Amino acid sequence: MKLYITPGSPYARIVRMLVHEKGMAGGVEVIVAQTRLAGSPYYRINPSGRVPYLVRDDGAGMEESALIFDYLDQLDGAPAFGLPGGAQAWEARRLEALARSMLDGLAVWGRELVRPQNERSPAVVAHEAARAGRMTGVWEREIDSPLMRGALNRLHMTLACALGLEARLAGFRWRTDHPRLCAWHEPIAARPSFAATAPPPSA
Ligand SMILES: N[C@@H](CCC(=O)N[C@@H](CS)C(=O)NCC(=O)O)C(=O)O
Repeated sequence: MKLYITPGSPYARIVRMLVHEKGMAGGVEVIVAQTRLAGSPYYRINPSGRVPYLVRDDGAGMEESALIFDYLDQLDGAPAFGLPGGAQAWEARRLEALARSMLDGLAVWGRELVRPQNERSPAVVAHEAARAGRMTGVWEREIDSPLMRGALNRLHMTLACALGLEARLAGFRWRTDHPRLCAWHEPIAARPSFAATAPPPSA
């Protein structure tokens, strides 16, 4: 299988963490794609141009980090990192949607900062910075949920990869005034899968 990524993509990082956690690196070739580039050869592989993108051994391509994550997690017949089911299913999905909502805003913020200086929109940056501030406030409360404890799962990895964008967004200072979020993040940040997938600082 081939997994197309960019080193800075938080969505790709969620999948890369899983590959690391499952010890699947031998079966998944990780390839850096050239995204957001006119005429990129990557568009012939994935016409949407987005990462992560998994090309399976049967040749089929899969988009969307959560889908790729669940697909890879179940390949060995022992899925271990999916969301809880049963009575906890809707609460887990609610929390994951909150984490994705924050992540989506941070990704827009990051995209704005990699544009040439004269093409950046200060209004978009301010809008996303304010959204991120509100969402980290939400997470300082939600982090006490029992679903944010226990065995590592896709929800936890999504939130951790969103918070990990502090390495690329100089203005994303979520640690200030969020002691509970800091305490939650610490053990995940110490995992080899998180360290091994750290994004490079932005240019
Ligand atoms: N919902 C998608 C989002 C993927 C996404 O937006 N990836 C960004 C990188 S962070 C991308 O590929 N951008 C390239 C582009 O917009 O052309 C997922 O969860 O995989």
